Amino acid sequence: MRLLLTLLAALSFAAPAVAGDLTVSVRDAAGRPVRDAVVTVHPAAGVPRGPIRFPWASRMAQQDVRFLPYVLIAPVGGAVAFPNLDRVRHHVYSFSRGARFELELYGRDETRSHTFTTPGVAALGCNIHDEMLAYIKVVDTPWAMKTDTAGDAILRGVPAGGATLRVWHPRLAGRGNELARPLTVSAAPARHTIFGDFTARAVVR
Ligand SMILES: [Cu+2]
Repeated sequence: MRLLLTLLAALSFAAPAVAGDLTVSVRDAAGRPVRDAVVTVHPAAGVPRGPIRFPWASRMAQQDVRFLPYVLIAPVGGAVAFPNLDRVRHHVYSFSRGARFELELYGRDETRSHTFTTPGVAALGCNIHDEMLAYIKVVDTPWAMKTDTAGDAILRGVPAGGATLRVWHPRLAGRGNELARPLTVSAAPARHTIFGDFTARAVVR
């Protein structure tokens, strides 16, 4: 019986009977689109086992004395590369809980990497350049996407059924700069608009 249940569980993860595409539109209180918000969906039935892979590079560059991108979504347990494309040296760090690390001074065309082992947020800084600031959102679901300049994030192939939708942004007011909503996913494409207060002070390092 136990084996049967395990098999059934494995099958249900391997081939979700029905899945749908979600468009999540993130807006501020005035209805303006918010870019660089991280939208995640956790199906109530759980997420597939194994490493999470995203179509974008797990990479946080330093270029023109800025971090690029401003917000990176990285899978838990995956390595993030930190290439320095500048002539000057950088000293990258995060003091964020669960994501503390430091990459000591390194120069042009050098790279370092760090593996994040717990879901959460790393607020990045540079010891040399105070104005450098960026975020890595470490997620434990393959259904994760950043909003574009129109404030939209499209999540494809989300298993039908109950789920929790979350939106995170460094300036989103609320606990952990995140809000959560229950959601029912169906096979038909759906659009959800999430309004939030994005006037909080950006998360500090
Ligand atoms: Cu720097």
